[in-house]
Amino acid sequence: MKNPFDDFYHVPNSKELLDIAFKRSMKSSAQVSKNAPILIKAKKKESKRIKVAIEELVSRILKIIKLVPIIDELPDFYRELASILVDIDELKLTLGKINGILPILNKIEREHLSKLSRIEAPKEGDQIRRSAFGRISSIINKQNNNLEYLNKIRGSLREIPSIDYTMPCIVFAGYPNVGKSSIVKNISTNKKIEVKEYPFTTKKLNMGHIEIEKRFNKIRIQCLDTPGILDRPMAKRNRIELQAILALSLISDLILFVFDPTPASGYNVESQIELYNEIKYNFSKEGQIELLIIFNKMDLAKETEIQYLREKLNLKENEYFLTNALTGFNLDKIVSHIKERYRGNE
Ligand SMILES: Nc1nc2c(ncn2[C@@H]2O[C@H](COP(=O)(O)OP(=O)(O)OP(=O)(O)O)[C@@H](O)[C@H]2O)c(=O)[nH]1
Ligand SMILES: [Mg+2]
Repeated sequence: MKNPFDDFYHVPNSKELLDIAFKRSMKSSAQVSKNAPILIKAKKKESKRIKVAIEELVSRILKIIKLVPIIDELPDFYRELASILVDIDELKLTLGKINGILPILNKIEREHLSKLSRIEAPKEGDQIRRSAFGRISSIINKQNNNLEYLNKIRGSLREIPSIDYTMPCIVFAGYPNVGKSSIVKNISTNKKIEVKEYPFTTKKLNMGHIEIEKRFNKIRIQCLDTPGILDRPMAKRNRIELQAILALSLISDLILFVFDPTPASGYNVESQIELYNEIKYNFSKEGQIELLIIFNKMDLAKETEIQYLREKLNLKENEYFLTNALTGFNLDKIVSHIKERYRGNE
């Protein structure tokens, strides 16, 4: 499904909201007969201005509130991911505070319209409208932090990839800096993935696709590049790592675990093995989810480093892929394996 936060558009700040509302208000014109007395004209003109300003603000605020999907009603992956990326309680509280100003705006309108109905000189109308605008500005300005907060979280929520629940999803995981993004970038359609020489480059889930033909139809295998995960207690994992864990637990139906057998990533193989074991026991769901092993950076790896890792993991010759993500060497073997797996027996 489409990322439910795709329609969470720009949220105006208080200044933008007020500018729009007051501009519309001052352009409005009241319907009043030309021959009406000046006092009546003033009352009608200023009432209309107050009404238009409030109406504009109320409708814009309702629109802002509606832009934010109801998190509790989202499918589990989006709901859980949203709660990793943002503090849902804070989000609810913020929406509540913004919603809370609607009755206050209506009250300001009622009070000022009633004052306007009692004016005795046209210039009082202008004063009352100004006082209404002053109250409105102060109410809206007090919401500026809340509006800006919505705009801030909007950025990270909109970066959640769209997942097609009806199509397979393979997830690349491993320690930071081992070459996960390099591999996904090479084998999938997503060429925009960032690759850097330092750890924790990937801070969000990146989606790419591999197209395969199945019984004359094209199907798209979803390839998810995840942030690097460290081998440490769950409670210590940060928001970046938790996104990867969530993808493994909720949407993967094939996990590709990437090792760097060399010291190049900056992390030792023992820690990588610990993480591998954790993922194997916790996420491959008693063998139901296939777990493939990749030894990357084969151009840098010494024979002894590869042997060491093989022995530690107790792997036979054909039980792991040895790759070079820089040149793409052997990545075709991974793609063939994936294609074969999902094409099945035609
Ligand atoms: N020599 C060599 N370098 C590689 C290989 N694969 C990746 N690299 C380099 O390793 C560094 C990290 O690569 P990334 O693809 O960003 O690694 P990552 O696992 O996605 O890292 P995080 O997003 O930080 O977890 C980059 O400088 C890559 O160019 C490889 O097979 N050989
Ligand atoms: Mg990466």
